[in-house]
Amino acid sequence: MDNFAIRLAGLKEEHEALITRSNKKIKPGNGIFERYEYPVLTGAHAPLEWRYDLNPATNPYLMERFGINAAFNAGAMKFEGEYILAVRVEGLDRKSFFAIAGSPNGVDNFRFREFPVTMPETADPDINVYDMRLTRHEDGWIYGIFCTERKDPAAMPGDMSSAIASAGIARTHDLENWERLPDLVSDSQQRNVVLHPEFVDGSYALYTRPQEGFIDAGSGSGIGWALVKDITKAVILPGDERIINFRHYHTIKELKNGEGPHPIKTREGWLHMAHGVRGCAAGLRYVLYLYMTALDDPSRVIAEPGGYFMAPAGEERTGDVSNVLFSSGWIADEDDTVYIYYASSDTRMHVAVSSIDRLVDYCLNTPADGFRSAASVKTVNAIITRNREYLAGR
Ligand code: M1P
Repeated sequence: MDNFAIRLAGLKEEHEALITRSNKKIKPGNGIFERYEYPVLTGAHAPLEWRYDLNPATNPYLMERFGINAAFNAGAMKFEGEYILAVRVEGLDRKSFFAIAGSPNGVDNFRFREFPVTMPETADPDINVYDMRLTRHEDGWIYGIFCTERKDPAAMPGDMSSAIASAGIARTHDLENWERLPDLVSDSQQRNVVLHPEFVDGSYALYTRPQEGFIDAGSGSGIGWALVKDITKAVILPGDERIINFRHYHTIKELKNGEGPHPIKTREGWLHMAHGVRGCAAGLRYVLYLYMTALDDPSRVIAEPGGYFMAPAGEERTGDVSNVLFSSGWIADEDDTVYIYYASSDTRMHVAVSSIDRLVDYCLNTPADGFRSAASVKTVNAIITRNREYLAGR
């Protein structure tokens, strides 16, 4: 074998070993969920055919021609028996695009489809697209709502970073062929927009995250809620969007928050996952939290445990944007298992598992944030006292 063939055989072996590596649950966990040992997707999972020109005549050194920097912030759904992730893949050039990866069991053996998604553009081309949330809506379509970013037309000369974030909307029946609809029109920038799976009062319901700037959420914002009559011309009129999950001083979401994937319907209410952000000397810290809303009104919060549900741990703490956990996908399986897909530090995808029963129990029975140190002490004292009484009475 010549050098090219030897190197190619080595690359293929390494790639296949990575993709087919079996994943192990880390026990005992905290009772609420269990993490898995290995990330489910990384940039290195991208097919060799995307990254290398495999023709020795045009690529004699078998160099990477299109490097993949990261695979993260994926939407998720079960489709034709497969656990599907609509992954934010980021090239070395910093541009993101979407690619579908599927696994037979939800925890390992994720494999990208042959080609990434070719997302149609609107008349105003996207500069960058990312963070797709998938929703199988009761209207029969699968929707992908994502952030589309464009340069701010009002940016001063020399300003190379001011940008405008809006919600891009696309739909499909097969995850291959996508119909792009007009972007959501609203009077503020938007990121983390998520489509509720059911009609509400005959309208499409959106979780929004209005923001004053590209980075800053700005005054008074949080996770918003708006109804839209026609998803093919989605417009939120001024005054038609209201905040349903607020930021709060000295909490895990004091700086900003955003809805994760669409909520899961349970007997006790809609189960939501979101991210909360606070600032500290090390920069921004992104964690995940849960809350629940009423079955008859998905915009009415009925429970919110205090603090975070998941925070970066171990290798999750470091990456391109360190100290970040972000989730835009989870799958509630037929047997009630919930596969929580989360990205760490804008670099890689992981899975944790729980069940609907456990997550609902967590939401309904975890003390709410008391917003003051003294309240925290009161909460922990009450738990200790109950434990003492219980242990003494046994
Ligand atoms: O870098 C952390 C995250 O920052 C943004 O999220 P948010 O708008 O809530 O601050 C997004 O760019 C997200 O993709 C990224 O993971």
